[in-house]
Amino acid sequence: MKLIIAIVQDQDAISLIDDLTEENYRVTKLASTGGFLKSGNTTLLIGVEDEDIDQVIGIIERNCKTREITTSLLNMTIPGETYIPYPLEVKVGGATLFMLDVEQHIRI
Ligand code: 2BA
Repeated sequence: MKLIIAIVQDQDAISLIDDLTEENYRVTKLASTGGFLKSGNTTLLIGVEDEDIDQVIGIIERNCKTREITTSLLNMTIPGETYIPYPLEVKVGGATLFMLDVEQHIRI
């Protein structure tokens, strides 16, 4: 068994969870915050049998879209100590996935 940790955009999370649960996969949804943009995203914990990994990745691919986000993270320093926010285009995933081997899975 593997534990998939999937970081996805909030906009994609509900449809992704619906599709996973329709296929009888169990999912835990955590509210998370991206370190770079400092804005909300969603982290899903999905415990999956090894033979189902490809199907789950397919469901994630179908639901999670790449988006261009304009942010103003960078500041330009102007003489006289004025700071002007500098627009920055960032391409935010699809999804970021981590696969962990599960040593034991117990449901009581
Ligand atoms: P954020 O950290 O808010 O990052 C949002 C997007 O900003 C990233 O999209 C990437 O395009 C860009 N970005 C992040 N760090 C950057 C940097 N140091 N310099 C330039 N651009 C940077 P994604 O790569 O699709 O990541 C989406 C979210 O997935 C991230 O949100 C973070 O919450 C998570 N994530 C991505 N890689 C991770 C990793 N190696 N470890 C933990 N979390 C990760």
